[in-house]
Amino acid sequence: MPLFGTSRRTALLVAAVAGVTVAAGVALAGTAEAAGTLGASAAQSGRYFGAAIAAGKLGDATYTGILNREFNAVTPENEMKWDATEPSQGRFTYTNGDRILNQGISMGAKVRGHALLWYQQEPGWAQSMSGTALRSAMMNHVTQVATHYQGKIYAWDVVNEAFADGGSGARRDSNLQRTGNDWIEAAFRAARAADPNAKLCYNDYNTDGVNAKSTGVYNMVRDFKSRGVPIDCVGFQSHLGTGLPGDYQSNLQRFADLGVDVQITELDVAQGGNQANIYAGVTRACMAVSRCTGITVWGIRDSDSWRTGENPLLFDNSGNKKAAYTSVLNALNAGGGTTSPSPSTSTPPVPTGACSATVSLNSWNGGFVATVRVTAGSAGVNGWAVGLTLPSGSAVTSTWSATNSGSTGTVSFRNVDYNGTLAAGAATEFGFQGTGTGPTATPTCSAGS
Ligand code: 9MR
Repeated sequence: MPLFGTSRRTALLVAAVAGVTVAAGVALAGTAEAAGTLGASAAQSGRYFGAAIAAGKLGDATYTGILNREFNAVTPENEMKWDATEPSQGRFTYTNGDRILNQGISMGAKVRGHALLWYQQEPGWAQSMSGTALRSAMMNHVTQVATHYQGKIYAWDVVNEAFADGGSGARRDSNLQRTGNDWIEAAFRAARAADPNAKLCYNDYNTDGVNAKSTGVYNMVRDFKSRGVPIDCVGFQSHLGTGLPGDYQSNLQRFADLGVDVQITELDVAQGGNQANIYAGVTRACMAVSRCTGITVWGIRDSDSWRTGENPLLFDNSGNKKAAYTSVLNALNAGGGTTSPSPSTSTPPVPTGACSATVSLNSWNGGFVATVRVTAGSAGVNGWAVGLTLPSGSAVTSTWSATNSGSTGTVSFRNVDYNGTLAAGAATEFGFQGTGTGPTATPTCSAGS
């Protein structure tokens, strides 16, 4: 499988920075020249605009022409699901998933992984399993697939559609759920251990406004954040009919305020008088929420959609731009807040020292993942360092959202550029993986870079 070589990555990064500089220059000059494609206009505010794509369509020149021109993110519509990647137990097939990945790499696009665990599209062998046998098969699947794609996926839908429809706000019954209520957090921990750099998302539908189902998800995410379960983002599928919930934006914002990114992951809208307006409303809502990092539409042309006959996408069957396309492009070009992490609201009481840190551990025989929460004291901090002592024989093997000096004994972790500045009482998290057993003593925290 071709890898994303360092020189190519560097070249793209330089190009991206140059693009931002040009855009900023235009804005300063007041001429406000609009970008001409979905991806380029989303990129002006640091966002992506993606499409779900199918490996079997990559030979269609019209399809691939639009894909290459318009989008800067891709999601495999089916190719990374459980039935596709592990058709018989322990035998993994990545041919079609890799085709999507390589298409994304060739475009310099982000690749969203979809989906590690979902009660639908389970392979037949898993459908007939239960209990501890199923639980270990689930965790093995997460570990194997996330390891295969390690370092190449922007965000994984670790768990898809685990909540019930209707007014209960409860989990959906499934053989996955019957292995124990902790299956979701176990999956997130396994995914983090396998690919520390991927953002880990929970993804669902009918969660597009404030309702019982979205509140069930919200409560789970709040609980995960408070206990250090590694979750970075929530996906809102947004398979929409003829209306947009009035509280669509405030629903995104309440999740963002928990300290996770939010993403629109499977957008499509029934064709009707309101289609263009609804698309514009979704786009404006994402642009208005600083932690809304991007939008993905669930297909390219109407003829590519799973919603046969509803014509729910941005391009018609011949690949022509629809009115909905123009409304999305205009909403992207109208701008909005750039994406940047906002402080979490689920912070513990403000400590009186400069900062404090707590660790939560997920351990197994021979290894562990530590999630460390750093909370600024009453004066706020500009740069922080956390000291942790590992038992003898243990070692840090990888770190995310911080840099470490040393890997054994007393190890010092420092902020990276985007998480060093914390307002009074604000918190951020970093993590590391190690061999042996994790730290047991309370970490030290000092302010200043
Ligand atoms: O678009 C996908 C379609 O090709 C598959 O047949 C279907 C199988 O259930 O899954 C569709 O994608 C779904 C996505 O993976 C999860 N959210 C709902 C999507 C539409 O059904």
